[in-house]
Amino acid sequence: MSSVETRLACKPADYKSDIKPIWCPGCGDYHVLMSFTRAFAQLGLPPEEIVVVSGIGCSSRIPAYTNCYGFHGVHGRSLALAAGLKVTRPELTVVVASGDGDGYSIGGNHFLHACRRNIDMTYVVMDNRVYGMTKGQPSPTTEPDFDTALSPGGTGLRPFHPLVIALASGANFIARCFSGEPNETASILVEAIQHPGFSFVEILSPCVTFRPDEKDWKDLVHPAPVAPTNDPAKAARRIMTDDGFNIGILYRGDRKPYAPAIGRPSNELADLEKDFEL
Ligand SMILES: Cc1ncc(C[n+]2csc(CCOP(=O)(O)OP(=O)(O)O)c2C)c(N)n1
Ligand code: SF4
Repeated sequence: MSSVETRLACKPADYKSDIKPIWCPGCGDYHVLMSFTRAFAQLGLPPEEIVVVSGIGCSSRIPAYTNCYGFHGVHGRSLALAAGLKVTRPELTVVVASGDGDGYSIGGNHFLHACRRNIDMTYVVMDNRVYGMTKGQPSPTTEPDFDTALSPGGTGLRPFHPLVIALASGANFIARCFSGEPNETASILVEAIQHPGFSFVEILSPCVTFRPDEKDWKDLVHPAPVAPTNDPAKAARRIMTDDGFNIGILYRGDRKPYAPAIGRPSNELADLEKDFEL
């Protein structure tokens, strides 16, 4: 089937795998999955032209639940995998899925350099301000007074500010979404995927098990009161002074993506052996 014929036929269900998600009932990540499949259908891309790459965490399970190509990688290393893939197979649409632990703790250094490199891919971080998979430890975006048996009295640490860091490091598109608004999130994902260069989308996605307080996010989120800007200074002021619940596209840059001409990799065993010859 040609891309054009596929485009006419695409429905969100065409991008779902037959693996049933094992997230807790009510987890925000269910809606993120819905946004992914809606965005892919709107883009009309054949599933075999999309790759969803992830690290480790509840959020990082998402590649298994789509029928696109997927790579469930190593904790914190999704961006490194995705960068290698995109430079060798530039014709593929690469979407990277992460959590705030995976993406900002162990993967923090990769985040900075992925923004700086500006390779054409979309990085989605499902931020629930906690390590969900490993049972509720504080993450870099957790509030300093998050007081639990695992962090008695809270960490007392200032949270990491992913959007500001992405802007300062060179990301070319920056947006914030809320998982409970899957249609709006899907539209923003479509724009993020279509925008050249490194697009960063933070999705506030409640962990209902370890952060039941995050159910209140549905009352706190609101559309960003300003239109997207391509001026980094304006975007910086806007992002640094917002309340963390502004939803929308906050920055659309015009940096040229990094796309080195390195040619197709060879799958021939003899070529690989030659590379490792002493
Ligand atoms: C190298 C390594 N270190 C630690 C872990 C344990 N680990 C698995 S998931 C995770 C954190 C997940 O948190 P987050 O990325 O916020 O995802 P969530 O589960 O909340 O979606 C950790 C520390 C691991 N799997 N590998
Ligand atoms: S532990 Fe939290 S993040 Fe993980 S599946 Fe359950 S609700 Fe979702």
